[in-house]
Amino acid sequence: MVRNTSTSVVTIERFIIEQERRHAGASGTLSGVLSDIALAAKMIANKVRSAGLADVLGSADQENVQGETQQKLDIIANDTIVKAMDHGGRLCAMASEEVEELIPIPDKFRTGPYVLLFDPLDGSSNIDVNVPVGTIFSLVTKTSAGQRGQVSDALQPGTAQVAAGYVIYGSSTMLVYTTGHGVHGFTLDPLLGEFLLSHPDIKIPEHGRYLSVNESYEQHWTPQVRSLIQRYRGLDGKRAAMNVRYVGSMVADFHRNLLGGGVFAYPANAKSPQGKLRLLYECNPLAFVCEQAGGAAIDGRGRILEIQPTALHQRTPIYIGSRADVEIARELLTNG
Ligand code: P6P
Repeated sequence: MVRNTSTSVVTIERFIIEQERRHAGASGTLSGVLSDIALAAKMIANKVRSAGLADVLGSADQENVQGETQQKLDIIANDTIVKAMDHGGRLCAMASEEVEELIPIPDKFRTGPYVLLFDPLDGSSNIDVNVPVGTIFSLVTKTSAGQRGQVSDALQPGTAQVAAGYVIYGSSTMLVYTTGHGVHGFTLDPLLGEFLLSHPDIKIPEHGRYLSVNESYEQHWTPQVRSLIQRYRGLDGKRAAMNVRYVGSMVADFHRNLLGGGVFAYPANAKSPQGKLRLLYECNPLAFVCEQAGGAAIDGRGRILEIQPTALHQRTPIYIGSRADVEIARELLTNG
């Protein structure tokens, strides 16, 4: 018997509108932002897909606020998002990993109620070797008075997010997002130029198969972190060994663990006492997606989403993925 595997063809725009209709008071502004993000993602996908041909590989010989050499595609992705988002009248400000200060909406454009925080091209050091990279985004609602966004509007805990997600430019281009009503994945059909619903209502397995951690930092970890990684690898005999998979591109590692189950860990270490990954536009959005998919995300003690930010580019340790595996981290890192 042939199993009916056909699914209706649902574009992301149609899905967003259908989700909006479920909320009587919805104005359509959030739907508009999400559709604009999907457009920016298609534009970036085009650039990433042809990177080797368009001579945009290699460094732009500039450094970003993180002190990291910016790749040309970093800059292109950043500018693509800003130009796609700044005139829709839905945002009051933006914050980007690639830009030190808050990005205002130009005076010539109307503003709106949302702040967009994003990492335009995460994992960009992998670009030249064709390893998957990604875009990560987070949306919060303006809290300050006046039309123009302030830094304080961006410095809200992850629990204040109204939407979050990521795009992974891998063997296919996928956009995965949540508005607090489950996690949904869309795959770009390059011939249609449309994101089509391919992964409705994603749930992360309770127990993970994969461990994603950069073990080259082992000598810089605390004894508690070393014990945790030993546990995950089955070396203390208390659980089966997890398969180590580490791409070095957070979106790629997170996405595999979201679908297959696993934990991504980037502990604080002697070299990076606050961890490496940024709270506002990497950890918060992925933590929102992960929790909505039934997983968990902590900084070693408490929920990532409950951290009160104090700076746009602040970093945090992170343990994110399957709930049972993250719970092991919480136990071992708080009880030592
Ligand atoms: P490391 C990429 O530069 C990134 O910000 C994340 O995408 C990735 O998970 C992490 O850094 C990799 O860092 O120190 O293991 O190379």
